[in-house]
Amino acid sequence: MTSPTRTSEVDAVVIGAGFSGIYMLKRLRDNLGMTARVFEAGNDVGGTWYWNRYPGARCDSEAYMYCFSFDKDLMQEWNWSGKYPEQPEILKYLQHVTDRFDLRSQIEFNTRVTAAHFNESNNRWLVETDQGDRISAQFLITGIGCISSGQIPDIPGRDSFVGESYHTGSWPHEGVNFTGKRVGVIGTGSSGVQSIPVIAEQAKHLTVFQRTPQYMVPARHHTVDREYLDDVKANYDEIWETARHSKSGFPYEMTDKSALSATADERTIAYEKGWEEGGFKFIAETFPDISVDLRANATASEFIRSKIREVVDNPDTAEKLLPRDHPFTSKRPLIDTNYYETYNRDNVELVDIRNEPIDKITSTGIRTEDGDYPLDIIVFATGFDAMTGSFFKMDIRGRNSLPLKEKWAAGPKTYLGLSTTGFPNMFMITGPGSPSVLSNMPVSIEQHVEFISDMLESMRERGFDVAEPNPQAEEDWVEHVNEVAEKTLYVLADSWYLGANIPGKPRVFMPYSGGVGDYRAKCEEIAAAGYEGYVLSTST
Ligand code: NA7
Repeated sequence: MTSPTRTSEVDAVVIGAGFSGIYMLKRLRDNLGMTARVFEAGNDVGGTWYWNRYPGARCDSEAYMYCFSFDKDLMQEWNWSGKYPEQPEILKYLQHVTDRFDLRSQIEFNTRVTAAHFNESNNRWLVETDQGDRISAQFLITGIGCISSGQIPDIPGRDSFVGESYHTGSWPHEGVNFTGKRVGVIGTGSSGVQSIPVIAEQAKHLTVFQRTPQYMVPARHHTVDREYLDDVKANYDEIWETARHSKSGFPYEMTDKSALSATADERTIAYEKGWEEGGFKFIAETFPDISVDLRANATASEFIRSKIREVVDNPDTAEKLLPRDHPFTSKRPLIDTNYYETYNRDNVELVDIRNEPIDKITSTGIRTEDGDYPLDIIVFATGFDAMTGSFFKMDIRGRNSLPLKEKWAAGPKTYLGLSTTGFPNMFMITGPGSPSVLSNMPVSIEQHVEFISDMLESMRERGFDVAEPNPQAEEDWVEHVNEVAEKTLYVLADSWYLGANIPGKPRVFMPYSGGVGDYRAKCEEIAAAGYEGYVLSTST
């Protein structure tokens, strides 16, 4: 550990000032009267929405549900401008929340936590930062996001490129000027799919390097008016109540219709309606069995393929865009605006790198097995070391100085995605083993923040100051998470949910797929039973 320059003691250290860190700080201060410090690597709040500033960056959750529900006045006074919130607007919202509740002074910006070691002699965490802080805390709470550790693949010659190159997850604040440039985008996940249509409009020429064709549903983004906002706000209590007990944290009406018992005509009508509506409603409000039954799923997958063929003019390009190697929804479904239409532009070209693999990056562009693509700018839309990557960037050590990285070497092991045995008083907001990325994040974040703060309050009332899951409870939870995942279609795709995008990462399904509502009920039962599954103790 490095020499100290800033030393102090607090009740809690929170890592990250995105949705999670901001709300956690508020609860610690206002509900528990605790002293807390938040460390944030960026120079402002926002988390994901601070870093991901690429063109077209937008959330796929509808704006009226991509926010906090903990304060009714806040909900009533904020006005979203469109169906989906764009990155600058989400950032503005989080800045507003931070200032409205006067949280900024307790956040250390431009400060990255480098280490956190649990000291068994006093049951406290010693947290270190890259700014020389050494801070002792009773509780360590991570709000580090699930998809925040960007990955740029190790393509030979990567560093020899003399043009500009960017990863979508750490985009320059001043933006990138694509005008008159030959641009290459590697990756067609959410970030690629959102940025490609916007870059295509500016660039002289755009080459998209696609590894896996994906299923997309149109966003049908539009601005919203006063009447729409008033209607949402008048029904907010009911909307949130539905979302909190739903499968994925959205207030959509789930039907119990089966795609298999519907006739072909009924299916087409339902899918066309969902397609027109756009977004995740295509999944929620058509046939729920498309997410669980392969035969039902095949009908939706084929419908989407037919739409791709319909939109893309060039049949060869359309063929390359057709997803066939995994079922719809087994990877994170993508919501697009003019993505397929973009391939009808004269300045856009698609390279299928499964058939034409990238050989190397040269000083002037990308060389595939079939030829050279000269480029001025390369955009890596290549995703993240999800769920565990950000934990492993820090040297977190629990009892017996065991590094978290070692404990999780074969995949993350947690109790409820909130805690991990051997790391007492460490809590993870939307950690692996919780619904997190399979849900509308703010709904899951609020539930976790409230669970943690209620638990700390209950411990205090009962005279406990150390909490750690018992090994059996953790083992049972991990088994349950795996068991539930095995029954889903998620395990049929190579996705970042399973760590498949990172060479060498163990193939383990990391989020909890049992659903937001059931998960919440389970957490409530555990809390009502005095935080069953945790060993609660007293230091003295
Ligand atoms: P994603 O969804 O992980 O997408 C990354 C894309 O990059 C995807 O198309 C990958 O192909 C591709 N990729 C990754 N590594 C390589 C290499 N080595 N060569 C070529 N192509 C590669 O990340 P996003 O940033 O788009 O989205 C992350 C999440 O943010 C998203 O799911 C939403 O929750 C919001 P692959 O499919 O792995 O074959």
